[in-house]
Amino acid sequence: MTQEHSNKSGFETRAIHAGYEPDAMTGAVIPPIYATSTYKQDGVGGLRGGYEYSRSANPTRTALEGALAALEEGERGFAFASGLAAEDTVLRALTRPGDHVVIPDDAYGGTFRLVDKVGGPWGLEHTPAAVSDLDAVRAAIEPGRTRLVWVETPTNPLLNIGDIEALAAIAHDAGAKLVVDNTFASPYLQQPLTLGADIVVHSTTKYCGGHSDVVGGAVVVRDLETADRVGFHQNAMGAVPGPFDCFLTHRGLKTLAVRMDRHCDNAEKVVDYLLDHPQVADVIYPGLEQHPGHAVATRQMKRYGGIVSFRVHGGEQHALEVCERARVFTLGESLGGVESLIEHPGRMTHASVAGTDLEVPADLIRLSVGIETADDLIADLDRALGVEK
Ligand code: P1T
Repeated sequence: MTQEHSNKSGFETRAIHAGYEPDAMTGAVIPPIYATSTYKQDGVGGLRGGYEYSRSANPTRTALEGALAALEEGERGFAFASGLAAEDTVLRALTRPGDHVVIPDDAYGGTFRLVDKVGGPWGLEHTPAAVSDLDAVRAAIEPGRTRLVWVETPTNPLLNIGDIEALAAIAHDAGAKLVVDNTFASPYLQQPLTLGADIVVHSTTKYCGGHSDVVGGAVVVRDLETADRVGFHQNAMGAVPGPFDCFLTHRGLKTLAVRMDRHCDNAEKVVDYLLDHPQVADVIYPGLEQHPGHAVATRQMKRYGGIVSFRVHGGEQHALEVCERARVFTLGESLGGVESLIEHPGRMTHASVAGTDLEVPADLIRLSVGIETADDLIADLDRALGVEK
């Protein structure tokens, strides 16, 4: 399917066809796993299809990158060995020592660690701001120094919502670019580039891959100049995924739409259940009318996603017990796979923000609601919460 045709097609069609035409020689319907590091040249510099060396480009990766660009409606997509490799490449492609970035005050712990502990010593400064508070983001910008306004929406794990259109305007007024980490929504629920963002990053480990069997990352950009810079750094820094990883991620993307709808269906049922539970102090889900970001989420997202966070009575100890008692929900880091996961952000995914402004509540539990039978998920939570309703 050509790029031109793919952009006119529906999301599900693009997810299945964009980035790859059945192989010219064999007709293979699925991109082969090109397990090759290098390519025969027809005379010095005589590259077939532009392929020279697999850090620079590999056909299995090219297919995935085409699909990612088509799904995010971007100019170009780039695949990486992990979400953090994608983020690192964006940071180093678009900032220099002495520059400044604004990050969410409840960012994924690994993103904070990258910006603070790796970017800091390298000379990058940052200011955390609430993505839901436009004035706070505006105030955090240092005119002339801020190169990137970096947001997650929904944020991990507190599910705060940033207004992408408004944030893009604020970033652009200050001469900065807006980067949206679209991992939680996935391109099926939200397409930040169409709302004015300049760059989308993903941990494709999550919903894009969708089966908890591959770690990967992606960057999709809307303009050619940024594409050239990210593309140069992708090759120069070299944090690329291997062809088997690309194959798995691409296979996952094909079913993204159907999986996301089921994730959302099940999350809504889990939310309904938790709202009524006497041991639950607070349920955080952007689909709830009382969620402060509900109106913005309704405007910019197709549905509200598969992640549900909640706080329990009984403090950290009870939260840890609930996590450990669950059986259908597997206790583990990560999210976005077909199987349900439960975790304690304070001790697990967000341990790296302990003691900082980004610290998360100790009684918080995060669920990645999978696509199992909803009744089984609810029965499991009932058992894990431990007290008869
Ligand atoms: O793990 P990796 O593929 O490198 O992606 C990092 C990352 C980036 N952005 C967001 C919003 C993320 O949630 C992650 C990874 N998050 C987890 C592993 C987690 O359990 O939250």
